[in-house]
Amino acid sequence: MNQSMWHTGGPNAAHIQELAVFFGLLLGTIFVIVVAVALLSIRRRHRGIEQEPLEGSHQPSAGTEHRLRTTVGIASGVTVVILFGLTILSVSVGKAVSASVAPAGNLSVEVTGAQWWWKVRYLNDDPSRVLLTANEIHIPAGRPIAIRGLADDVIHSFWVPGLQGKRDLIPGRITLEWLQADRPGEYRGQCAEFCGLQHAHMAFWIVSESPDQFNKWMDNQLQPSIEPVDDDTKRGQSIFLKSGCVLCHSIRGTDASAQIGPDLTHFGSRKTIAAGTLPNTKGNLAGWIADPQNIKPGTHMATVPIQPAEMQPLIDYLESLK
Ligand code: HEC
Ligand SMILES: [Cu+2]
Repeated sequence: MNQSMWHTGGPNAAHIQELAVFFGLLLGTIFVIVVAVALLSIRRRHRGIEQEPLEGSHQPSAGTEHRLRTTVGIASGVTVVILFGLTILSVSVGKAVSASVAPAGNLSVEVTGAQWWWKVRYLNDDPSRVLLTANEIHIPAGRPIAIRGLADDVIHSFWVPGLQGKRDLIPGRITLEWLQADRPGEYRGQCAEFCGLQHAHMAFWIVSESPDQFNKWMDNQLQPSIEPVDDDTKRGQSIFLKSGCVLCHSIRGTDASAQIGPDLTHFGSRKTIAAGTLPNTKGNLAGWIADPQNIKPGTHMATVPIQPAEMQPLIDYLESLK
C-alpha cells in the first residue's frame, strides 16, 4: 500500500521530503562532527592525565585560553546561523505547501472528518454537479486540488503521506490546503490525530486518474443509483428501504436520504468498507452488516437485525451500486 512520505507522488510531498532529507543530512553531519570532537578530546585528556597526574589546579596557558575562546565563539556563531537558516527554510516550505488557495484552475473538494470515516463533497458552482460520497477521493492527475477540511465531532487530521503533510481538521473551522498527484496512482491516507476508539481504522484512498477517466468517474457518480434489474437485487433494495438502514444512509434515486452515515449511492464502486477497514467484498460486507461492532468496536453504525435469508439479496443489491 502506497502510504509513505518516501514515495512521493506530487509537489507538496516532494517539498516536505526534500526538507526532511536536507535536515537529516545536515544535522547528521553535525552530530558526527560533535561526537568525533568529543571522542578526540576525551582521548587527549586521557593521555594528558597519564603523563601528568592530577596536581591540584592545572591552569591552561594564556595561548590555550585564547584558542579555546575563539573556537567556542565560532562554534556558537555557526550554530546560531544554522538554526536561523533551518527555521527560515522550514517556514518557507510550510508556507508553500499550505498555501490556502491552490494555483488557478482548481477542483475543490470538501473533506469532513467524522468518527470514524470521511465525508467527501465535490463542490461546484452548478448545484447539479455537487457530489456527495465517502472514504474515497478520485482526482485528476497533474491538477492541483483544493481541499476544504472540516470536522463534525472532534479534531481529526487529514494526511496522505505520498501527497501532502498533515492538516488538522477542527470542528467549527475551515482548513484550506491543496494537493496534487503528478501521475495516475493510488495513495492511502490516514487520520493522523487521535480521535477516539477507532482512530486507527479511519483511513481513506486518493485515487488519481487520467483526466478522461476522472471525468467518466465523476459523471457516473453524479448519476442516481442503478435501478435493480433482477428479482434478487430488487428484493435487496426493498429490504434496505424497509430496514433501519434508511435512518442513517442515503442512496440517491431511492427514498433513503439520511446523512448520518456514508452515502451509499455508488457504494459498490468503492475499494473498501468502513473507511479502509475491510476490502469491499460480499463476504466482508455481510460480516459488516451482521455485526459492525465486532469489526469496528465503538463505530456509530448500529446493528440492524437482518434475517439470514435477507442478507444475500441485501449485499447483492449494495454491491450492484457501481
Ligand atoms: C445508526 C446509524 C446507522 C444505521 C442504522 C446503519 N448504518 Fe451503516 N453506517 C453508519 C456509519 C456511521 C457508518 C460509518 C462507520 C465507520 O466507518 O466507522 C456506516 C457504514 C456503512 C457501510 C460502509 C460504507 C463505506 O463506504 O465504508 C455500509 C455498506 C453500511 N453502513 C450499510 C448499512 C446497512 C445495509 C444498514 C442497515 C442494515 C446500515 N448501514 C445501518 C451508520 C448507520
Ligand atoms: Cu480521526
